[in-house]
Amino acid sequence: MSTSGESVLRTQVAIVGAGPSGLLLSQLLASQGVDSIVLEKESPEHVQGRIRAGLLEWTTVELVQEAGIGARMMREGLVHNGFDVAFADSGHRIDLKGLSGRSVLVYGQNELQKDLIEARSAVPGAVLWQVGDVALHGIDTRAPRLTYVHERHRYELNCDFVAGCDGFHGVCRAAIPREKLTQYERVYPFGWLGLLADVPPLHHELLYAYHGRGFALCSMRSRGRSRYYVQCPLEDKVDEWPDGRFWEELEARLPERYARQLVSGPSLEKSIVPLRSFVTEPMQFGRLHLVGDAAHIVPPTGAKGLNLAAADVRVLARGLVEFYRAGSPTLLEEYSARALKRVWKATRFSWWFTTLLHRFSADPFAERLQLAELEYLAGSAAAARSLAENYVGLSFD
Ligand code: FAS
Ligand code: PHB
Repeated sequence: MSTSGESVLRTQVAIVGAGPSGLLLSQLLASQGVDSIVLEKESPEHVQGRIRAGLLEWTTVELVQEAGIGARMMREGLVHNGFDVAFADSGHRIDLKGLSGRSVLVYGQNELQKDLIEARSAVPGAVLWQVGDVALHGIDTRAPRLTYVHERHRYELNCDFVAGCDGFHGVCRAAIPREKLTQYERVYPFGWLGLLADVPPLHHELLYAYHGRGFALCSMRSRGRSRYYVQCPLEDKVDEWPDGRFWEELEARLPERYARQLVSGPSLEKSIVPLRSFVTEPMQFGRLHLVGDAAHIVPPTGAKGLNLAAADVRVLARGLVEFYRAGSPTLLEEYSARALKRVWKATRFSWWFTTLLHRFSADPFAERLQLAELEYLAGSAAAARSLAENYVGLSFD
């Protein structure tokens, strides 16, 4: 018991946040004998119920397998070797496998969360749920510590390192002195209205549609469950979009050959997300390392958010294991520089793909440029290869 009446715990790595970043890091560290405790403000049901990303790069698939929790993912995930881009009432396939040698896996983030929560829940005390008032102390010393409230009792958690896996609205990035950070941001003048329904997907692969009425994306979670998105004004509210309006708008944005395959049905979930590009530099301060959405946000057009989080985890986990195994701090000291190389390339790609496919202000010149680039993409193997290798995920340096 500390002098202030708090119960004192100790671990090697304190992880704030039990989203995909926090739980994947915890699972990977455990597989290498490094001890961690995850502090999460929500319940496991809440975290598992969030409908978010749907597509994994193969390096993410390999990392999940390395963490020893890939069995259901490989059984139930859908391997995709390409996707279609639709514009000017026609569709063009981007042959990911043929152009980049790689596939992607369709497997919902909430399914991955389910697998991660199941694995970490098997270890008593590995994750503390519904934790409040998490605060970071001494992150610029060799003895950082966290204080928090759990089940109405105050605790102090002493550790060697803190992993800030607490997302865009978390407390970890805010614990770094503002003058130590440079933050880059671009907010897009529209949002995505997403709908989940137990209806068969309209196509066997994903379809990204450019249209004068706005962008649309036809994705899926399985052969019986579809995930659709339409670009919408930022000020729109979900209750302004009854299911019937959504289905009509989606159909209006698709070429006829796809629209006639569309099967509608009652929504299981419907939500609007704003789109932004955001990068924090550096991604570390003292013994605190920022991971995933705590450090960067990309518009979901390029399906990079979850995959970038996994890439950060890959770099940080290797640095922590090297520190504890070999006593070498080198990889940890290089974490931010290494992670940011991939973050900025994915940020550029996500910005490019978003700018190409979405309707901005009514600007005829900009629309002609978009159509010219889409025509170029449809007719140039070099252009399609560039898109493909960014979409499947660039190789690690
Ligand atoms: P997360 O935000 O997932 O997890 C952070 C965790 O920290 C949360 O569980 C939160 O409760 C917890 N936390 C926050 N503050 C805390 C505190 N003070 N104390 C303790 N815990 C705290 N990406 C795609 O690739 N494709 C998509 O289609 C897509 N759709 C998205 C839709 C939405 C609505 C959002 C918000 C994001 C979407 N993303 C998408 C991006 C998303 O998948 C993220 O990249 C991914 O969740 C990142 O994972 P984490 O870094 O773990 O952050
Ligand atoms: C999804 O299935 O949620 C999804 C897929 C691809 C994207 C964005 C979202 O680019």
